[in-house]
Amino acid sequence: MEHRKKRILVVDDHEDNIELLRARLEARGYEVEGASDGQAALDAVERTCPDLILLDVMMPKMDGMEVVRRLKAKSEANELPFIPVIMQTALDSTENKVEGLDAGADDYITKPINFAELEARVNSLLRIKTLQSALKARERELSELNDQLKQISLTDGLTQVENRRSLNERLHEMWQHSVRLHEPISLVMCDIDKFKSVNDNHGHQAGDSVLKEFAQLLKAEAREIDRVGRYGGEEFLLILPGTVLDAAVTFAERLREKVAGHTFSFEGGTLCRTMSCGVASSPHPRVKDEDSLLRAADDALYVAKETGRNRVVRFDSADFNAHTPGKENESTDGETTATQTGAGATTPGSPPRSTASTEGYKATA
Ligand code: GH3
Ligand code: MG
Ligand code: MG
Repeated sequence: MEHRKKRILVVDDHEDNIELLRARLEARGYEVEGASDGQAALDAVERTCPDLILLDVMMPKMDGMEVVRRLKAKSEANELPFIPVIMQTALDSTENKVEGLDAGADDYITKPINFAELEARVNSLLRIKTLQSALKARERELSELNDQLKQISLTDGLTQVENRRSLNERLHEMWQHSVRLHEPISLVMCDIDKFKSVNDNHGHQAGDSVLKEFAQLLKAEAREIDRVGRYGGEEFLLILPGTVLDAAVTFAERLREKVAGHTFSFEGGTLCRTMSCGVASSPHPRVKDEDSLLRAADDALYVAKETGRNRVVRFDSADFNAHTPGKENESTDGETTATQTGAGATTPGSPPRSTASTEGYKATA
């Protein structure tokens, strides 16, 4: 609760009226500032932001109606907080009151002023202002909480990168964007090789540590505009906007090398791991929508696993087709060269490496 004195701005072109009200209001514990014309009133509001304004209607140059209109326009534009305005009018005419209220005044009082009545109106409006401020603060709090909740709902709890829901939302947006602007887009689906054995050999907590470190490794390599997230278990997806297939494969290969050369630490030891990647891009004759793009990256990852792990396989490459039954003749990009890269890359059509089942890591725990 604030305990400072409430500030009241008294606007009147007659100095003695200001002084009369000042004496009365100050005696009641208010802090009073005076302004003798409309412009001076607006300036005072900018300077001191009073809690309430007592505004004379009839003033030379800018009258009270104009002042209140300007103040309320600023409040509506959130340039000023809510400042209650009581119009003081000498005319006890209904039109005058209606005009004042229409202009945005919150209340009015007729001259000569009955001070008890004025005080009651001032108090009632200040109460409303206090409630209004509390409401605004609560609104702000709720909106911040809402933002935090949204952030949590889109973040993977363990690794703190985006979760699958967020990735799907981003992919949807980025896909639409790429279609609209005829820009390429690529996906790199990464899966840690033989991750289950990390848990089996070192415990689930060690597995968790590796996942966290792995996520940070990917994030460190990605550009600002790329999205990096955990698609599930030990599978991570990178969305690379504005990136063609060749560049995405080169990037994935760099990532693969980085991971293969990295030593992961966990409480009680260190270990090395490799990963496999499937890469797919649009435009591509067989990629019609965001779902088929995802499937393409996933299929390529599957082939990377099938053909020995610790490698990058691009969708629709010769190797891909050789290892994807029924897809060989569907290739339309004329791909003929092997695009598998990485340790033990096979030649097109060669059988999956017999070493595929060996554990591709050295535990040094
Ligand atoms: P592959 O090379 O074929 O990908 O083999 P893999 O062992 O990595 O794959 P598999 O799908 O057989 O096993 C994945 C393991 O990942 C099994 C699961 O217990 C583990 N895993 C998934 N999520 C988490 C997690 O949040 N923390 C830990 N510690 N392990 C997880
Ligand atoms: Mg795995
Ligand atoms: Mg997996």
